Amino acid sequence: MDPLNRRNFLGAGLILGASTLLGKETSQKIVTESHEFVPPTIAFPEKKPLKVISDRPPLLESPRDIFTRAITPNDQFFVRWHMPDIPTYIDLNEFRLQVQGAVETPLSLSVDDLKSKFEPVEITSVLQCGGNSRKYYAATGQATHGVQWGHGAMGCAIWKGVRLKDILNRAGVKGSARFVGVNGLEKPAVDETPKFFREMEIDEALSGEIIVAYSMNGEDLPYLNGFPLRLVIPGHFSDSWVKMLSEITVMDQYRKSFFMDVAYTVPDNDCECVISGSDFEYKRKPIAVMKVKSVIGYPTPNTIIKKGSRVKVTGVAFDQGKGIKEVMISVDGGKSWSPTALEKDYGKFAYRPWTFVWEPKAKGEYTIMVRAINRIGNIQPLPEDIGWNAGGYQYNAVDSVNVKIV
Ligand SMILES: Nc1nc2c(c(=O)[nH]1)N[C@H]1C(S)=C(S)[C@@H](COP(=O)(O)O)O[C@H]1N2
Ligand SMILES: [Mo]
Repeated sequence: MDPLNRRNFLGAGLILGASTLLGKETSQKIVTESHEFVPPTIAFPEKKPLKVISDRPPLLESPRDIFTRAITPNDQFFVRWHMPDIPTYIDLNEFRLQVQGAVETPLSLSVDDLKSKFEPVEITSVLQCGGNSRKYYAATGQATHGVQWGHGAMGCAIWKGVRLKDILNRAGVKGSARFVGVNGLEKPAVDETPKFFREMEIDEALSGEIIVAYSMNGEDLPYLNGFPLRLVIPGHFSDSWVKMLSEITVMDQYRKSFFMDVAYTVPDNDCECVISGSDFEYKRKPIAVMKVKSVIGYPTPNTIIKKGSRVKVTGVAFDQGKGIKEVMISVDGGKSWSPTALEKDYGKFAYRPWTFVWEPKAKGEYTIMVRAINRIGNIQPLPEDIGWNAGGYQYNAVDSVNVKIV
């Protein structure tokens, strides 16, 4: 038996037997679209032209060929904001990061303070929106609500900054503290809109892995990616990687909010899924660690390739930090699979680039597919096996690209 098809490979957090759960009889379409929306491509400040899914708030998607690179350049890094009113100029002489709430000594830190008074740390990590690849749910006949991202709501960068733990310890967390809330400088269009406020448990905040970053790939962060400071939470979906970070509030109690309790949640059960189109009122839990995933950077869909070419199929794979064990490729639509070559290792939270040299022998149409397995045996599900959630989060099914050999 092809090991990739064995259900016992499906590790924790993956979708066990979801294909039976999501049979044709039970799955319902929420949205029926006859043609795909093609976003315009426009250059925003500090950015090369990117697919503009919305301009207010800015939602900019990276192109698929970005996945031929292990590090995503800042000017092609995707952008996602929830509020339209984002500062376009910040004076670093005035800007302060406030550390407040249940602490012995509240702090007001400039970017210079962070750079000069704390130990610098650096990490290469994937930043992926929980809604990345959401539009592919629709292709499985199980459309979902939310921004219909392709795969381009993720990137991988080298982040430099200081440990959140070090900042909190400098302020002195009180014994009563249980949560840490974070928010940035942007404002809602109307006061009634909930603020983009995120919370984490105090243990997570003090774990040492979370960084307040002031540099991205050796440069200041672009404004659209959160200048001057943002949180970096390696291995986790980016909904809590708060940008233009201006307030860190240590709290004794959890504060209920739209962005924590409704958005960015999945069903609170083992498969983190429900039957498509079923009741939305399931018990929820916040999305957290990322699931194993790989995407093809080259060739891009509908590439026409001359017969006899040596095609260097290229892409990236990653997971929540367990490490990629293997990336398999199929050039016959999933009938047979071969291993790809894993390229340079940039660290456990980074993209793992992979390559495969393909010499197509005959003319015709081909479907290239890739499938990654991590070191704890989690494997990407086939699209027909992926579980559904109403928010369309955590899509990680096998990626495929059609090409033509002429
Ligand atoms: N201040 C602030 N930070 C934020 C958000 C936001 O709306 N405001 N969105 C979050 C979400 S959901 C995502 S996917 C990432 C996007 O990061 P990027 O725009 O740098 O790619 O930022 C996160 N941090
Ligand atoms: Mo997101």
